[in-house]
Amino acid sequence: MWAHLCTWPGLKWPARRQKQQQQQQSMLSSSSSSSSSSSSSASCTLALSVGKCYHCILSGPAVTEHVLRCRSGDGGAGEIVEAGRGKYVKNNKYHPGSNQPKQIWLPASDPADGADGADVYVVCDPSLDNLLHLHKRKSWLAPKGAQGNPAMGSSGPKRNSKLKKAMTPPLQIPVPPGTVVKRKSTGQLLGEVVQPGDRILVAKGGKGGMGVTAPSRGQKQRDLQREIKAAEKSGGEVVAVEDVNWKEDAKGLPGRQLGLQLLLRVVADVGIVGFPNAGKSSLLAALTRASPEVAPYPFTTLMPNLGVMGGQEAAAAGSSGQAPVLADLPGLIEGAHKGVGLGRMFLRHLRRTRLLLHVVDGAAADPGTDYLAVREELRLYNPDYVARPHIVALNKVDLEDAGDLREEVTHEVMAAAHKLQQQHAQDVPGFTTPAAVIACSAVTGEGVQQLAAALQAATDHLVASEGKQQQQQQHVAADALAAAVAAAVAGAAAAAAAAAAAGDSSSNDIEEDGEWDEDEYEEWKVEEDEEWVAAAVRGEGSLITGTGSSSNDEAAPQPLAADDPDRWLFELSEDKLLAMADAADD
Ligand SMILES: Nc1nc2c(ncn2[C@@H]2O[C@H](COP(=O)(O)OP(=O)(O)OP(=O)(O)O)[C@@H](O)[C@H]2O)c(=O)[nH]1
Ligand SMILES: [Mg+2]
Repeated sequence: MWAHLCTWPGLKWPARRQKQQQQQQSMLSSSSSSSSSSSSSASCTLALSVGKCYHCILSGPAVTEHVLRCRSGDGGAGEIVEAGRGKYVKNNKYHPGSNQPKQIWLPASDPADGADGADVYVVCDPSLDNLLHLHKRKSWLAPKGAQGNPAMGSSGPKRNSKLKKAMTPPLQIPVPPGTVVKRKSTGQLLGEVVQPGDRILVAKGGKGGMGVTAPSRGQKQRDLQREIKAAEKSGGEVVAVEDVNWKEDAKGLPGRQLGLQLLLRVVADVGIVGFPNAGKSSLLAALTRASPEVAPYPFTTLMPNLGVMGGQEAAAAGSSGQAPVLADLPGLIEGAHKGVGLGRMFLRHLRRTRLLLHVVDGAAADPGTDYLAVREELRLYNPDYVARPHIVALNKVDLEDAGDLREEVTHEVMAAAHKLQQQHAQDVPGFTTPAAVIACSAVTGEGVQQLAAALQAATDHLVASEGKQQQQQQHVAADALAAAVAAAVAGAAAAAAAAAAAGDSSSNDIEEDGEWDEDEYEEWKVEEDEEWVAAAVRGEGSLITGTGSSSNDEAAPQPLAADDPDRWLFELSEDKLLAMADAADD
């Protein structure tokens, strides 16, 4: 879309789709090596090869980052009233036909102040989930304050000090929850909006000018005459100096102008991290109703995807808590903490998450090393991230290699995590090991229920312990969390096993694969009929009407009447029936 704007070195756009598809295979085969030794240009080439250049997308009309200029309103000028002279102002209470005057004479005392200029606020708007709406408007100029006017008061014209100053409605810049606001020039953090109703004052409006009483024309004349007389007496020169201070006082102050940098960090309970292509988006789709793009090449996801887990998992886990919000992030590669693959852009989204879900491709050459590499990137970007509780999802266990090695890999991941924890015991207090390692498959759904239960239980546990944590300033007890997760996983596994057993007993051969096969049904029906007729011939049953003798049928099956038109069905196959009866006797 913004391809023609791309000036990234060495890139040409649009690359032909066919050519991309050809290149894609070759790039994918080398993606593992390129991801380990990637530089930013390599990442861009990789993205281009799969039809997307995220440098273009993100440096163009950014969705999670935006820069704008804003200016608060200038203060309105104060009212200037000539000394000794009053003023006619409009009577706001006047109605045609009433006996009130249209204009009211106000005495000269207490002139009205000018209104302050409008403030500029950044406000949280929960209906938004990105910064795209700001793209078209780079400058946000707040309105000026109104000039001092005694008629502005809501109760009509009055020289009342409480009413003389009109209010200027503030200018509000709507942003989604999780937006961080910084000053563009200095990088100073101005604040962050998280919940609906949060707002940050970024520029205060200019103060309104004071209402002033100017010397009257007569007074000026008298002052001048006095000056002249004094000069004649002393033989000096007449210098008429006008007092201009009152003019300055009446002026409103200018508003404040500044550049803002807005950064969106998604607000979610669970942040999903892992190498590209590990199946993060597939798991998001399996766990929630979100439908992120899923494709067999790296960097399919370029923007965070959010999904809310359904209430079923919560109920299954015996939870009364809120359904967790999951954020699927773009894949991380080695050097992400330095910005490789635009990793820094994505890593900031984890800041407001409670729990991390590490997705590891169980069919990868070395899943344990992949897990460690992602942990290392997180540690280097922000040590807080590795002190955050996390669960490992060992994905793709439906694939042969991954399925066979799941236990071995689980132990490998756990051992590696404990080793890493010991290594960083000094520099990262509270370095966590996985609360659980859950083997699953986003494609077949195996283990997904357990994973959902684990995420729900962990989120509930973390929410409950957050209050205590704030009071006691301590990390969440890892053992308690692991126990809560293990209990939820065991519960979900038992429920899944029970459901599978119930499914087995009620299943029939025809619908096992979930699709209705008419031919298969016909075959089955003939077999059933044959058995049934054979039993009837042996005297173990009777020929009855109806084919769907379901237990819900209220009417009891009836023997076929001699004149029943359906009876010919059986009479025609009499030879066959006799043959079957003989076979049964044998
Ligand atoms: N066999 C199998 N394939 C899977 C499974 N999960 C995901 N895949 C496949 O793996 C490929 C990548 O899946 P995605 O969900 O796009 O992976 P991702 O981690 O989101 O990738 P990026 O967005 O590029 O970081 C797709 O072809 C999926 O169909 C799984 O459990 N089993
Ligand atoms: Mg993805």
